[in-house]
Amino acid sequence: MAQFEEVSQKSKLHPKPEGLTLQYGTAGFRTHAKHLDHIMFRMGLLATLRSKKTKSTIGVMVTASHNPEEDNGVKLIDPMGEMVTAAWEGYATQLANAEQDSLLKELKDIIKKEDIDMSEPASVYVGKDTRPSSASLSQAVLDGVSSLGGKTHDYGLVTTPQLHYMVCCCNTHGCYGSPTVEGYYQKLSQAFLQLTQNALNRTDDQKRLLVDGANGIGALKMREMEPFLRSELQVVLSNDGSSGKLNHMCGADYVKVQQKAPQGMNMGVGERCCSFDGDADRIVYYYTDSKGCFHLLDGDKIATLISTYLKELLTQAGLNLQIAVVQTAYANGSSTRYLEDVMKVTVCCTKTGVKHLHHAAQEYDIGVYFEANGHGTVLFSKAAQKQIQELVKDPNANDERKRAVKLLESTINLINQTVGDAISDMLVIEAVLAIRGMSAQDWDAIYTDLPNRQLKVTVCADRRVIDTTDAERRAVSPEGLQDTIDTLVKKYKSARSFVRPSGTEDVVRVYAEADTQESADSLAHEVSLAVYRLAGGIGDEPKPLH
Ligand code: 16G
Ligand code: MG
Repeated sequence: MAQFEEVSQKSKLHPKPEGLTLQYGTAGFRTHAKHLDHIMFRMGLLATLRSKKTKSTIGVMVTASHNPEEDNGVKLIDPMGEMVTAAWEGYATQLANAEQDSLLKELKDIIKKEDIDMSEPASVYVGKDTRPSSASLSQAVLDGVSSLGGKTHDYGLVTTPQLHYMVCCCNTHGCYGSPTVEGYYQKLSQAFLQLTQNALNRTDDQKRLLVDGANGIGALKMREMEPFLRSELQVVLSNDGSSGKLNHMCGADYVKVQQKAPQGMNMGVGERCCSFDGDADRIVYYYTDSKGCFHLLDGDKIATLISTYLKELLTQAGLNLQIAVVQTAYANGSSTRYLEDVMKVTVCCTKTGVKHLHHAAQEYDIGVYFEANGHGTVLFSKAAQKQIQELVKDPNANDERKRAVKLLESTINLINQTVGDAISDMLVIEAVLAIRGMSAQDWDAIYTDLPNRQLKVTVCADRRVIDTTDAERRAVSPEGLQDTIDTLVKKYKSARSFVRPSGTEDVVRVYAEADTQESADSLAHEVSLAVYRLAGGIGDEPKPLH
């Protein structure tokens, strides 16, 4: 068929280095950019097949998020703006690793397995981050799509969540918004301005927010969006990409892991600050107190702030909707306790990785999900949105209910429900703080984090010798490891610890928390030693931290 003839010809321009194998990992392919040209071409092919199969537009985002600038990667976006399904992640790996002469065979295999009608039209939206390698790699994606006769729309430089939004807008025929960058700014800013009208007498200081753009796409897009916010948010942007390197000593991942402020940010005492990651799908907040002490407001604090606000609005609106918070094992124990015991909201724990949290959150009327690292959003079920819209129009509702439900309506419009979105999350947080008249310190005081420590252990065999259950909170292999962890945990107060194989690095991750930093450090070290001894650690034995 002529169709495959073109694939065959074009694929020679994007050859696979022999023997190179890569996995579609937790969040797509990610490695040094020099290994990715063939992957991009092939993901263009796969997205075209997925589009034909679903009879919808599919997204392909070229980014390596918080990884160093030299890396790159690719994420596939399904019709409703969600991450691609597990079966298609498998096809992605299959296609990526086919040697040059078996590419067509693998392609036809997928077409057959999925019973794809090749006469269907295909449409693929493509976006990229600011990495120097992204331009040519996104061109390879476009080549892949066109070689199978698919139509493309190249959005150029966009954040990952913006591309998710575009895909959802397109496939809902505009119901979610207009599929343009301007449409995105308009939808979010209108909702933000409506919400902040409810916050009276805000001073310029309260409107001021220091934003670390990680020298990436988020900084660029924040600049574009600023005029739409009409000074209701006064952004002071640092690490805007004009001089520094992407994600270098800055960005959400740096701040979360190092537990310190990024370079290049001039923080006044108590000033609200936030950092985006390299593709602006993650955000963390922080401030320094009068003693110069750094305070991180991570994904757990964000989930608590947003769910508390939503719960209060539901009560005021008299709406009986179930709200749940979805976390992972990394959620600080204090946040879980606060949500369950004080807030009385349902808390559910899933495996690490946004797709797991996203799916779990879909089970509730309102599902607030955040990873501790700052990736998250809120999902409203169709039924919940309908109830809210009906109440907005109800002429019999009293003023208190009306006000609450209008706030809920605007909050829904401000949230990017397709995926975690640093810009959208930031505006939600700013609106909530403004409406409630809260400072960063007030927010931080909702609960106090338990001191914690994360460590890594390298093992000689496949790191999956560590097998886990119960949302990664318990190890089922190697034998004896969980018993050892249980015994160690009992030695400390308010302690908890778990181990899991990383989905993105060749290491086993260890997490421990306890009542003091010394105890958390000591427990993390003891558990690392147990992993080292029972799971075949390599290199030197883990040393105590103190
Ligand atoms: C990926 C995930 C992130 C997760 C991290 C865990 C997405 C978009 N990103 O970056 O959610 O926290 O992996 O990494 O799903 P780890 O398995 O190495 O600990
Ligand atoms: Mg990211």
